[in-house]
Amino acid sequence: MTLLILAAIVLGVLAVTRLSRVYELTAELRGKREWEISDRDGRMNARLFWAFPFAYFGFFLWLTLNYKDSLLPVSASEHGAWTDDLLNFNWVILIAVFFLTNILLFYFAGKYYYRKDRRAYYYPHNNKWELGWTVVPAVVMIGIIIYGLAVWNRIVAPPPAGTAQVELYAQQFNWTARYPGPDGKLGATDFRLINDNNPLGIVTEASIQTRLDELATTIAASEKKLAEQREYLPEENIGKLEDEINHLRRVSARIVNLRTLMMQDIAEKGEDSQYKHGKDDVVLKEFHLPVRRPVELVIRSKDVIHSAYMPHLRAQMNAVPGMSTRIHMTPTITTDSMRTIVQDPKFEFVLLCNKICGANHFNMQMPLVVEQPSDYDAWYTEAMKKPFEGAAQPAAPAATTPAPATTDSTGTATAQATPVTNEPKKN
Ligand SMILES: [Cu+2]
Repeated sequence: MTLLILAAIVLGVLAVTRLSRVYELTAELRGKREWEISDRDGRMNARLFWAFPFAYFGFFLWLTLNYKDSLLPVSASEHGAWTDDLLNFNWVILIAVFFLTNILLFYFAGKYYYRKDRRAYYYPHNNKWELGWTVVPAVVMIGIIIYGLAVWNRIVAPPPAGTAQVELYAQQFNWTARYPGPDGKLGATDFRLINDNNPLGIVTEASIQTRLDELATTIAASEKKLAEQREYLPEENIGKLEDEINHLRRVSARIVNLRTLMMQDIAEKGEDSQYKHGKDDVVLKEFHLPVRRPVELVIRSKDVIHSAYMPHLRAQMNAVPGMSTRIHMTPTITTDSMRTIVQDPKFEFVLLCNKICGANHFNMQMPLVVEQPSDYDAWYTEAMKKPFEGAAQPAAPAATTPAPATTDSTGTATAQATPVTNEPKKN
């Protein structure tokens, strides 16, 4: 049906152009010159100029009224209300100017249509008018910019002291959240430590050792393969294998450097070292925030540039590989309240990727739950039971008997011998 309508439109346009050509040719036969405009033509054009704005503004109003419900609902963050006010202020100015200039444009085009008995009045310049239409827009622009900068500075001002941090980690094509443990601080990270058990590359003494062991095993296996098969492997494959081994050795050497740095930092700062904060961090595929409490989001990316976008909270920040970006905000409406506001019992806040980052960009999202502080605290306490390191392994038989505190999967690092959780440190 759509195709038929499209075909009809195309054919209709073609027919009109042909008909107008026929009209031109017959006019020529009647002895009329194509460049001569009759008064009748002029009047017709003038009327069309006056009729057009009605259709034009009518369509504009229809679009506005018809689609106003498709806009985002009321802002669910504190700063979002400020940016919404700023945007609305701009709209009022833009729409007023849009109507005024277009009404004048079509009015004059219609009023001063060509007539044989009328000559154009030569009026090339007027300093007062020039001054007016230069100064008025300039003043309006300056006002918009000052207002905009004031709002921007308010949004990007340093977060209040004691603002909680949550990390959002982007990769093709999903999000991971990391919450600091009871120490309230996110631990250091390094991409070289990323493996199946450490998707965010959290740096701890144990994670460094695990990764070094893992690399040593891989290197040993490759070296064994090389020694056994050197005789009959094609030259090309031998080169590849050697390159691979050298690469892994370089990575190991860098991790050893990292360990030296970490040891120095720990020796200097003790428990305040950033390398001491990672153990109790919690890595989650869930994203919860408490309402009316400021939060700072620390945003990182594993691969390409992504963008953390929370449209309902009017918040967006790029996720750039190799650096941490930050944005802080205070949610003001819980998921439950928003469900009532938009009259949709299934409504969810959502964290989207807003930077086209690859084939599955369209589906790179994570629901965000904004809840009352008491609900959030209960959720957080529950989540804290599975810290990055130090929790009892969730092995089924062990659940019935208390697991020994020192149980751990790696069994390599000295630091692993810490108790199950760091609960006592909670303040
Ligand atoms: Cu993305």
